[in-house]
Amino acid sequence: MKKNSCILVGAPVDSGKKRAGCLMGPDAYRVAGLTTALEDLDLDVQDWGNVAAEPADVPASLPQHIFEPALTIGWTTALIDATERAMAEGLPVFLGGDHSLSLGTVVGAANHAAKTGKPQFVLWLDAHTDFHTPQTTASGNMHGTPLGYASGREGFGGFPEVRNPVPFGNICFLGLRSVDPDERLFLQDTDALCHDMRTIDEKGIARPLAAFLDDVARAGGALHVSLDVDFLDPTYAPAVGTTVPGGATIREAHLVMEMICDSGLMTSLDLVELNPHLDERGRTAQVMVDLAASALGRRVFDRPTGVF
Ligand code: HAR
Ligand code: MN
Ligand code: MN
Ligand code: MN
Repeated sequence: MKKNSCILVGAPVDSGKKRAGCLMGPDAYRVAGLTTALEDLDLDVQDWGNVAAEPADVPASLPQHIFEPALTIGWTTALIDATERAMAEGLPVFLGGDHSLSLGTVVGAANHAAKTGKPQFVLWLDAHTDFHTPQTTASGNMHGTPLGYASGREGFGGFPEVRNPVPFGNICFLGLRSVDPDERLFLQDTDALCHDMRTIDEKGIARPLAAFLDDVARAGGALHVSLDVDFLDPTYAPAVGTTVPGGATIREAHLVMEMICDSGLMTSLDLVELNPHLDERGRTAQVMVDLAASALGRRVFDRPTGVF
């Protein structure tokens, strides 16, 4: 029987914000044993190595305060292509790299879904909504913009055209606790599912997630999962530039991954924002590897499906 293929795609993107270090992320995941962890789940694991990018031309229409736009446009073009190629072969796991890599992976995933006639859904596990446009971001850091881009917001001149924008209502956020006023004002008028940490405190993490996974299943959708290190509380995951206290616990994060796995819906996965320069003896890289393993089938005991 052909094993399920899982394709590791290194995306050492470091141009999406000013603090350097995320370029070391792909190697930190490899050193922490990602390949072996997934092979132990009886998956066929292929490591495609790291994607490379060339700086692109930047149009004058892009605001001047945007940091490193030439490189980020180059990464976006390269990663849309890599994502479409990887999705034709199996389930890609993107080893970041900062969250600006998702300008490429979400759009590439949506292009693949469109080819297969499926609607694209996105689960965003993050303290932040990353819904800015180049016009609304105050920081100029493109890692705060991937969902603005992939959902088809205007103002991304110079970036590849988004042919298959992800509908706002197909996006679910879990773990929010740092949202800028412009992002909140925009999202309030959409049907995006915005679950902040207060919702998780009050309802638990399983109920909102189960409702979203039901939506995806009913629609016969493809599901892209984007896991930002800062979804987790910094106590467990210190190796990230944008720590925000009050995040998910280790168990909440594993439960999310285990439910995603049980749903059988995930078609692509980003691991983003790991900055190994800020890590403590590799423990954040290890937590992220363990979470990826949970999403792809690691279990203590098997349980019947449909418990929720
Ligand atoms: N909203 C803030 C900004 O635009 C912080 C964005 C942080 N984004 C990261 N982490 N990808 O999610 O600068
Ligand atoms: Mn496919
Ligand atoms: Mn993010
Ligand atoms: Mn974040």
